[in-house]
Amino acid sequence: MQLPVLFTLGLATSFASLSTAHTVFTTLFVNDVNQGDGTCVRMSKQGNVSTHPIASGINSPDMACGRDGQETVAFTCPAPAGSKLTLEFRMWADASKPGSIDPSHVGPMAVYLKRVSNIKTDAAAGPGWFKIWDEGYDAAAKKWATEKLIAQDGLLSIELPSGLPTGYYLARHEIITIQNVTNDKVDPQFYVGCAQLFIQGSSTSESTSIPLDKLVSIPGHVQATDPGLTLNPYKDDLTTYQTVGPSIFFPAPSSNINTNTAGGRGTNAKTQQSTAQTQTDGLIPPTCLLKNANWCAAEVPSYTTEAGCWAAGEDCYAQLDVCYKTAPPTGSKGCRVWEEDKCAVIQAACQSGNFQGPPRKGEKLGAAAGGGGDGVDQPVPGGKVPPAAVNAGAEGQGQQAGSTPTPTKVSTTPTAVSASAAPKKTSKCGGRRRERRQRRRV
Ligand SMILES: [Cu+2]
Repeated sequence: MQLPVLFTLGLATSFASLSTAHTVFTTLFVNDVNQGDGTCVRMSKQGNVSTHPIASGINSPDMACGRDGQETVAFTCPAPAGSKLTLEFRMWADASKPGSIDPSHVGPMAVYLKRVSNIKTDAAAGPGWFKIWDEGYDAAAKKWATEKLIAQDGLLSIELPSGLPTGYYLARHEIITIQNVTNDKVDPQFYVGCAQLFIQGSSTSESTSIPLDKLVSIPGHVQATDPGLTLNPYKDDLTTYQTVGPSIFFPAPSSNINTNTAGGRGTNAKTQQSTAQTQTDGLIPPTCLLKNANWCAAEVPSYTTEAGCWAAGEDCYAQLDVCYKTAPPTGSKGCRVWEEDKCAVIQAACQSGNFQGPPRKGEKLGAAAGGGGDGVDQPVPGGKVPPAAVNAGAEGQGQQAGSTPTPTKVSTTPTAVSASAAPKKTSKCGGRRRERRQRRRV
């Protein structure tokens, strides 16, 4: 019996699993439920640069959702308005080594939202973004936002405003690290990425608008000369640090905001008005047996003959090939489960003359079934517990003017920039840049 040629495709190396160690947003949790590595997440497809800062400059479209961030991913995660999102950041996208962000990196963090009418085709770059949270330097704790992130195992939890209208959104994180900023050279690094969300709100009202001064275009929301980008974290007074970008807008339930007509999207208002009340795009199909990032396995055709058995095997391996080829830098654990628990089992059955199948028909595989794959309901890996939301109790913030967190002077020691606290100044990315290639998956 000749093996179908596709049977070898599962062995194709996934080059996407290469990575280096700065930081990357890999995994979304909604109300503490892990959506799976890479699921609903736009990240760089190139493993070797997936954790790098964007390289194309402050005016590049990559500023919106990062490298490859203009491209949609298949799945969009449902999240009720007011729910808690947790973003996991890793130094190694596939978690092959621990760490959330290179500890030499210091700077502010922010989360932005943008409503879109079509999650597949609307541009991430451009107008419509507003900021729901940010943090720079906490003078009382003497910690940068990035240092707090490390202390939380790379997990950032943020409450969504409950006053958001129902619809599709991009949720964008922004980490700006300024460890390389000196008086001679201003070289802030931008780490950005997006999650695709369907926010189930309490209204679709179009009656009010986001204040224009809180809506921004990305790129364009920050300038290279902004004080928050030019501060030298080892010399300047950190207590006066000001975050960059617009002030925060965090609509309360009653505000009935309209995320569409302001900020230059007026011409799309009609289209967006027809946005469905229920999610139709990007749903994980109920027939999904196993998930890897934004790929899902479907059951192979049932069979009762030898020819049917081999055909089912081909179907299985063809799906597997797509899984490996589309696996993002977070890895291909789910593909491997599909390969071992389904395709190889069918192949063995065909070879041994068992032509009744498929085996474990319709059964969920991997984590969703208690196994080791990247399933829909996988618990938090490594025993990590999503922390409390950093903006808990922020409801309604931004309804009044001047909601931007103002720097606080501490009454004790003036700044944290004592000689002893000043970290060794290092090269490009803190001197810890490692171009380590991970072994090929076979
Ligand atoms: Cu870096």
